Amino acid sequence: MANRKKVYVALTLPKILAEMLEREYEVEVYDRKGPISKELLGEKMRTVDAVVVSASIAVPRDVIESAGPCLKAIVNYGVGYNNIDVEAATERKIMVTNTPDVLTDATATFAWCLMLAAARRVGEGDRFIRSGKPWNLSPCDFWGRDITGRTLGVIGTGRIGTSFALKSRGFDMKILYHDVARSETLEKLGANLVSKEELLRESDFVSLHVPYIPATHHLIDARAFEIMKPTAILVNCARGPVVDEKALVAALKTGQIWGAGLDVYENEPVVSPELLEMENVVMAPHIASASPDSREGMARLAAENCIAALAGKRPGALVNPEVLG
Ligand code: 8YV
Repeated sequence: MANRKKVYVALTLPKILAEMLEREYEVEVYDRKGPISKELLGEKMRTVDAVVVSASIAVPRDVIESAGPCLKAIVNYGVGYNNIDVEAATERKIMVTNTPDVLTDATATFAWCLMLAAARRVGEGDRFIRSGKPWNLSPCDFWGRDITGRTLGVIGTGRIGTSFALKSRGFDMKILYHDVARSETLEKLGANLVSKEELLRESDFVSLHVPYIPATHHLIDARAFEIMKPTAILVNCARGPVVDEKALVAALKTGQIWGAGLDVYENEPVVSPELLEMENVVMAPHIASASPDSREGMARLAAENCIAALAGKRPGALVNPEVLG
């Protein structure tokens, strides 16, 4: 059909997304090996009406400024949108959309997976079995950390942080949280809003659920590790640069903290080589939202956002509503 609007999908995504979009638009999906280059993304953005990207694809100002006049929407497959220069998009009246809610449970659940695995040394046990080393363990080996009744520190209590905190009920934990706003939901659970310093000093487990913005860059730095308990475990399913990875390596090496569970890294996809050698860190390759409900839900929501934006309507998850004003 002539004059159909064009959508470029810059990575491989669950099929449902392209199926939904193909009903309305001419859809092209990036199908080469490895991530899309900045040049190719820029080239595509010169001719399409909408582009679909995700956390691993940067959409900086220069790419946005050289986009074609047709570009109406940058559709992010993911809730965090620090990969996109939203200010530049807003100046060009380009809508930016994201995929909140649908991935909340999967991501909060995964933070628990990392926390439990780090606390009870699951990765280390797995590596031990696979190594074929003689299994002559004593009851004094492989002690991890107790979880029940301990103190859980949640930094960032938006959707994911709140869901993460609510999941602690079965472990009967004391909850401390730190955010810019009070959370009624968490206070009903008996959680206490405290300063970052108090949270770091008192918590046995610290889990990060903040967006990556200038104010959260290296929120957890060398000073933070100095005040954390030597028995504490840090969990990061938010964004890598929220933690100073060099300082984290040093803290894990010197025993300033006991362990870490990481899904994200400061220079993703590069991981500090020292972390690869450490037994007291459990790592995953940015897969916290990787479950069927979550990833399919993200695909549907991204497609719905795109369809609404190209129909001139307000998408359900619009990051920059100013463009409509
Ligand atoms: C990724 C995420 O988008 O939603 C986010 O902010 O970081 C993830 O869900 C997902 O891994 C797809 O790249």
